[in-house]
Amino acid sequence: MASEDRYNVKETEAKWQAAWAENGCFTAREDASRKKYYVLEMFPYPSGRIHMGHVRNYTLGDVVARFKRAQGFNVLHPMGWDAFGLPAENAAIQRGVHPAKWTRQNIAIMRDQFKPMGLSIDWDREVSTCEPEYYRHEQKMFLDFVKAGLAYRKESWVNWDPVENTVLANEQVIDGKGWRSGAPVERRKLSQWFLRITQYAEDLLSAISQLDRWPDKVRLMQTNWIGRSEGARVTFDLVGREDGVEVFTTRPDTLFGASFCALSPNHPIAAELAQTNPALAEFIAECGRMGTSEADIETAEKKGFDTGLKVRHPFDPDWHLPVHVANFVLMEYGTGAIFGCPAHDQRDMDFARKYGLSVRAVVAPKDADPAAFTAEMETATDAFTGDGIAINSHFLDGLSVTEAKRAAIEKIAKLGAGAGVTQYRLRDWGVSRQRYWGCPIPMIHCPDCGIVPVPEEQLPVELPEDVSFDKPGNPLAHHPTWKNVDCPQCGKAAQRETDTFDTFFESSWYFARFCSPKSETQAFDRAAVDYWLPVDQYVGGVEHAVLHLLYSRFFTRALSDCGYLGVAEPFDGLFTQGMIRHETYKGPKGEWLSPEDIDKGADGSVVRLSDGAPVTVGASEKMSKSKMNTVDPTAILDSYGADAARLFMLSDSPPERDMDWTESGIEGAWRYLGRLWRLAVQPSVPLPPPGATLPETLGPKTDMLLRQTHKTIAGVTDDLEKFRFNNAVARLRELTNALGSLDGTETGAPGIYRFTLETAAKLAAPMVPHIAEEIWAQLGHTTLITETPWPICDEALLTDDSVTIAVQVNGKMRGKIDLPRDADKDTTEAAALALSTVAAQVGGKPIRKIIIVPNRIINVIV
Ligand code: ANZ
Ligand code: ZN
Repeated sequence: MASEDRYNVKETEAKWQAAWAENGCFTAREDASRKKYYVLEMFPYPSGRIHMGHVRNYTLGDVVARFKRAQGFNVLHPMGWDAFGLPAENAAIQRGVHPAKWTRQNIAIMRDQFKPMGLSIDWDREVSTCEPEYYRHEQKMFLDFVKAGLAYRKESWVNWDPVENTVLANEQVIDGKGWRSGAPVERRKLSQWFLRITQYAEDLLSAISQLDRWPDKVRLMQTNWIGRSEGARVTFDLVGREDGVEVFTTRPDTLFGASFCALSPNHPIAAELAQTNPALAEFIAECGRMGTSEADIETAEKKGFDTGLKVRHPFDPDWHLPVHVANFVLMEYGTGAIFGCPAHDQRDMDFARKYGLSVRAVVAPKDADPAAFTAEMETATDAFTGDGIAINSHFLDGLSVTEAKRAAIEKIAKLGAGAGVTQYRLRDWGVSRQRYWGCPIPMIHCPDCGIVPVPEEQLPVELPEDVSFDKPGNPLAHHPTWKNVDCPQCGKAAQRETDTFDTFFESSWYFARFCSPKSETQAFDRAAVDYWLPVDQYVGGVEHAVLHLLYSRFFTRALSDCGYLGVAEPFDGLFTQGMIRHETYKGPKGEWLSPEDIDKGADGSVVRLSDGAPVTVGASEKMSKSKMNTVDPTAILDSYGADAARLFMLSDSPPERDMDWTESGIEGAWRYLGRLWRLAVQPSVPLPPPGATLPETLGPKTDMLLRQTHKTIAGVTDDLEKFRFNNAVARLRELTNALGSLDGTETGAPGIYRFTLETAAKLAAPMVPHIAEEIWAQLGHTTLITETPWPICDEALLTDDSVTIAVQVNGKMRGKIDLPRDADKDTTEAAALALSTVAAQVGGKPIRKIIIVPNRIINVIV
């Protein structure tokens, strides 16, 4: 190989990428004799362009994959496409391009954009979720879920986006409006398919404690999402009726403070009353126009409607309470009804003050006087929600909150009015979407037989390609023929389900599909999933902390219960990376300017490139098209190469934090690579051939460098294990700086130079793989560094060989000496007495005693 002093990035990177592909370096095969390591980054949506967030995500995963491979693991590192979803349909509507075509084109473009990054991916395992080879298995899974009772159909209230003509998930409703359309969301009742994730609520929750390689914040978010509450269900009998109002409460200890009951606007009793009460019907309709997410309900003004009904208090049948319909009571949680205790719940307090309902304290702070506290609360506007002692509560008086809860539940049970229960906030997952670009739900509606599953031998139910997007709504429903089929049971004319699955369905099992991506007859080859799962390291954005990760955890359990898999948890380790930010720029009229359109002078001035107009530099913010502060990865890869982009991403800040992309940063990384390269092509000493043994005798500097190299091996290894990639880069820089200033005349310099540079290349290889290969080749190797084992440090060389010893005369510091570690008594004394400062103090006086603390202090007493 020619040793040029200019490193040709483009040629070199392409050359090594070709070499890796040719040698099948990243092809993964099951091998029971080897320990496996499965590295996965969250697979991308094929939007058509990669962004810097992708570059960071895949760089982080790639470092882990390459590092683990060098450590001897059998690594699986695949890539695929989360290819169904709304943007493809929007493109079809706006630009007339078919979603399938648009998606496949985007995949091709993005694959080409990813390839120059030099990722160690097994491209033979690529999957795309929009292809029937993929989604046919999803349809089979769904049929198995139906058989196992894990999927079912029910009528439910949904968020309806009147512009998009589709159901929205709660998360897609922002401030009561559709996340895309911005149109006010309506409530509608539809028959939908649900997956019974709640069956696993307790298991999904309790297993969080074992996910010790997950970020705490994600574990907390999942815990809160599942939302376990201990409480009681209590029935308040309706006066003058046979039935009652069943409520869920977490505070049965406050039952004596009840002042009303409230029903959800969707509660059956409310619906029944509304039939004969137009004002109530109007109130319910008004509630239906309000956002339905918990956040919406939390922030909306509390409103109620007095039904005129009364209920009896469970502890005292003569005590009657009014029944309201209230907008803040969710039908989907608990029983869809509550009892209100204004003194100890702020929402109830607000409600009580608004509608003039009574407020009676039943819990007082420990040291408060019960009578005074009761009086104070009668006019208060802040609820008391703290811990305390039961008051005004008959048989509960004097008990702590915990004790009173237990006693109240006992009493309720004895009266036959209810029981203690555990309630979860987690809801079953509605998976029906009224959309074209998704996996068809394999069901048939027969007028006689009802809902009939598509027979397995008829799978996949393929999406028809000949659809039109001219009408709003679901093109599958408008298709002239596709939905018409014969009922598989009775043979009569029937209709296909035209809904498709929520696209979170596909991403809930793709990680398992990568284990046997070509398996035709089954979703997974059992031996392959048993070998590879769980994913050892998952890397992705924290925006998926709840839904995608929770759905995947649910699927893994459901699939295991249906015999597909043998594990419960999909992701053993999870890492969530920070975002990429960039400075923002505004032109003279306050318009956003792209980083490409500005020019920075050496004096710090910033102007518009085209006309020199002044530019205002704004804060660094998350890269976004709307603020025009994005940087195109393809342009960066083109001008600086993959290694520089990877190095800057890794070195700038800890990977979990947000990082600022700067021109100076990428340039700094690029310059460092140039220095690294020169260490290989212009070594300061003539190097021994590859494979030469280390010199036996070393000078002090070469000895130091050898020790530093071993310390760097230990440090970088530890850093890479712990995702401290920025530290690893810093250590590497220190090592190569030290190598750059090695004194070539010292004993052993040539051998140590080679050893240090080779080690640096091996340590750098997971992060900057192309230049590491090039240095390796430059040093005369004919193998690939990618297939070279990770260096092992010599523990004995991790401690410093020399120590600094403080020298005292009569206990006073007089100087310091550097000595070999564990130097003997005579050497230490001689070195100390030779110091001029010590000689001056001793001044010829007789030495009475010398005290030595080995390797630390020597004290001369005169
Ligand atoms: C009486 C009470 C008294 C309550 C008190 C709280 C404080 P978590 O902890 O989130 O589970 N609640 C029950 N079902 C509801 C629904 N469908 N919609 C809105 N609110 C509902 O919350 C449980 C508490 O939220 C329950 O305990 C109930 O109010 C209310 F001093 O019952 B509580
Ligand atoms: Zn039939």
